[in-house]
Amino acid sequence: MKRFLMTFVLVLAGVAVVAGIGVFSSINQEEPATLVAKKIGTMKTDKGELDHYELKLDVYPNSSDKVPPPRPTSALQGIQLSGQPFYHPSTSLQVPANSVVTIHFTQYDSGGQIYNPYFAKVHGTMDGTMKWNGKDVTEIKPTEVGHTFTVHQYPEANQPYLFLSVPLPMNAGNAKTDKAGYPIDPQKVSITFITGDAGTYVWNCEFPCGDLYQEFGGPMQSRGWMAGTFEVVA
Ligand SMILES: [Cu+2]
Repeated sequence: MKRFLMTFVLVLAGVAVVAGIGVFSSINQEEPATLVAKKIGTMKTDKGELDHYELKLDVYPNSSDKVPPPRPTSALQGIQLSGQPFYHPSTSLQVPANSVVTIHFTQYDSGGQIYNPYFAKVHGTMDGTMKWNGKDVTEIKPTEVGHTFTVHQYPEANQPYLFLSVPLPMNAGNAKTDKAGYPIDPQKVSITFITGDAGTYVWNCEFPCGDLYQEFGGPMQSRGWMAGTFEVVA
């Protein structure tokens, strides 16, 4: 009888833990706070003088005391994705319609070979280039990719076409790092493109940056880590 009671108590404790996780998940089910592009001036383009906006995104190989991890949608996801790379401070991005937008990326992760060299090339920017550590380039070596920032539409989208993809170069494995383990001299990439009419798009990283069987799973498909929304608003 004593043993039966003990088992019963353990089962109850298990149920309580699971219920606790459930509550935790539902509290955390919000989206990451949207990062809204800031106006920095105007720019002359073939489409006339347009408002010019700016966004800044950092890419970290993992969280640390210096940079907290993205907020998971469940306790389980938090455990599964701990130590995985992520975009910071948000993966929910918002830019204005019919404007010039510049995104500055600071990339702190290592990297390697990308399976599809198409994603080592720049697509969809104003003049087909990206600025990498001060130089204009149209592509990088497919063997030296850290992550990509690739914006596209939902397959069934009924809105202006938008496709934008840029490779973010890797840092060398022996790059000097700070106390938190991040390279002191990270890779800096800036891209400038023109938005069309309003639309809702998604973006993700096309570099297999998840580990082991998760290479294309885990952080790659997780909002808050290597995927997010890209809203063009009127
Ligand atoms: Cu990635």
